[in-house]
Amino acid sequence: MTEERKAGISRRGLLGATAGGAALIGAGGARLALTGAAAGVATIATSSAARASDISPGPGELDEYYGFWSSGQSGEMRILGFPSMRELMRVPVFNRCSATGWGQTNESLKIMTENMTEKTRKQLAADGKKVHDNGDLHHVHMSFTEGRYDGRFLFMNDKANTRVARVRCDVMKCDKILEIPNAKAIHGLRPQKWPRTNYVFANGEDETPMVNDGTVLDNPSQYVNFFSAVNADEMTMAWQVMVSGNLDNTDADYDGKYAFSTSYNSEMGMNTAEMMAADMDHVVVFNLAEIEKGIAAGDYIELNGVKVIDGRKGQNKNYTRYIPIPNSPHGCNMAPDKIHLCINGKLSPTVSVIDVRKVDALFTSDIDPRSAVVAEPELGLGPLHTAFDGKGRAYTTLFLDSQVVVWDIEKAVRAYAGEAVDPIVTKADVHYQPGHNSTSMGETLDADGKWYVSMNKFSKDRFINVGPLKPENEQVFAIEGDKLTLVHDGPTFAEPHDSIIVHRSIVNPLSVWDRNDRMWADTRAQAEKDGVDIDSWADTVIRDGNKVRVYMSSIAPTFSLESFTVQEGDEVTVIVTNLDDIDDLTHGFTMGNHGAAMEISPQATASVTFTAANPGVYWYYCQWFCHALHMEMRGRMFVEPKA
Ligand code: CUK
Ligand code: CUA
Repeated sequence: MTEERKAGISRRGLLGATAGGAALIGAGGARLALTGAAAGVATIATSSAARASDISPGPGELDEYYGFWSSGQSGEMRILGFPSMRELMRVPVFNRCSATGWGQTNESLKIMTENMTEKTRKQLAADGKKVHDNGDLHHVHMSFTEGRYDGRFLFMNDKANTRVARVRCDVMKCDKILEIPNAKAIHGLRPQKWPRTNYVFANGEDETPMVNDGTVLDNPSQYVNFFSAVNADEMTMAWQVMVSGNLDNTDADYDGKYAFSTSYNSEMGMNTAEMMAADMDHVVVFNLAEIEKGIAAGDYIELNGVKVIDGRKGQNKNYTRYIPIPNSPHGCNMAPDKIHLCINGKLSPTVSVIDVRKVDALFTSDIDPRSAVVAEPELGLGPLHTAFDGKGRAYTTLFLDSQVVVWDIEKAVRAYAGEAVDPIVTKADVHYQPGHNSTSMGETLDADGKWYVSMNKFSKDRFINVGPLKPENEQVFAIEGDKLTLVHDGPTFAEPHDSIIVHRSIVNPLSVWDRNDRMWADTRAQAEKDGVDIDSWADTVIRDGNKVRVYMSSIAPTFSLESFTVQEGDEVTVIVTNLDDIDDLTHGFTMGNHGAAMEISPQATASVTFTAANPGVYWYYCQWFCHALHMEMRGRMFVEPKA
């Protein structure tokens, strides 16, 4: 194996002469190879195979990048090896996970419920639920230090239930979920890039009355939207800004001065026609220093415990500015040149380029806000999102044209100034209808311009038919000079919106938990009260009224308790510590016919609570295949009938 192969997947082979032609044929080539016998077809098949091996690492070879993927309405985060696109892990966040017990273990329930609004508590109680078990996770972004990924945390939104979550990169588990008060439908989300991620910015997409208590209903003139800054270290609300129009996507600059949010509904329309009515919508500029000053000076109202600044149009304050943008803009992408912010026009075939150095003047003079726009290239139909290669080029998805357009930012600026230059470098077809795209390290100062992924909303004819519901399709291209070479075409389940591609040198998760991890701090405190040492072999059953706590340990292939006894109607909490201290030796605990199951990774503690409603004998078992005697890793719960 060459050093280059060991270091990751080689791009050299696939960009060679043989692979290039095959790449353009794509999946069609493979299909032809199965059905056709012509010599030309055979050549294509050979090349296709060579191409696949170039991005599929052999045994022992690792991907060069982590891909952190959103999953939309599946509510989880996914970890892919990139560029092979092998799905490595699913990290449950806003969803209920059968495998890991997320949404059921006491440790996960604490995270899911501790920062919930009173309204949500009431809603859940009314439905007889503990937590929302759905989410709509669109945007995953890593924490930054000075414009570079720092490998600490990943942040993500939930549009469905208005939440922001954080995943720890050391164990790749969610550790905080914060429901955002006042706002509705958190959509765009980005961490502050400079000097570090002190704030996570989050857009509320849906308009509602400022005080949404039923006194105002169908009176949109009284609706507002909220831009939220979350304290990233504490995962608490820092402040909010009330804005005019709704909010869609957001991004932050590389100077720590501004955040920007697109609005497709400056009209405050309540139906499609009304929302599309104006030719110009806007991007809102948030002046972070001025907002912090305003908060310090007491220029806010307190709404449901959050300090809210009024940044609506016409306030004549220095909190916000509104830059008119054609037409229902969507994506908001800051270039790694630290200068150019790309606002994707969606219904306009243009991307509006804002020079962030010209934004200061909008706050210090009465200058036309459009003066910050330094380019507006016409790129094609349906521009949604833009990614960057760190070499001055931008890659914009064209939803309606089913293409990616590669263009030169500097040339676009010159063309806008009147020079006769064409900023468009090339266009490549994608299949079909791309939403987001990503480049390797592309949203950071380390943008390396090596890989491009197109996240397509429709797969149509790309795969064998699986029924009326089709997968999405994602395509990976190698970037070399002016050329994009397709190297992967593969399905994904509902529905990744966005992704980031992070060099593996930045991410260094543990293989075995630290016994003192805070994830089970409450459980540890309870064990101490119960006089049980959960760091060593525990086989104790504690009765506390009708609550029973069952402390167990696991070492492959046994649980410390081969049986335990409770009474009919008891509330039973089973606490399992996996004492195995070995890479990849995860156990599980499933209580048969009680709907209770959880994962316990090496050196972890997890607990699950259920009611023993029916007398009888019930088997529990380890559901994570761990040993030749995995099937034997089981025991009995005896539920004695009520006297
Ligand atoms: S949004 Cu989905 S394609 Cu939620 Cu980032 Cu643009
Ligand atoms: Cu322990 Cu399977």
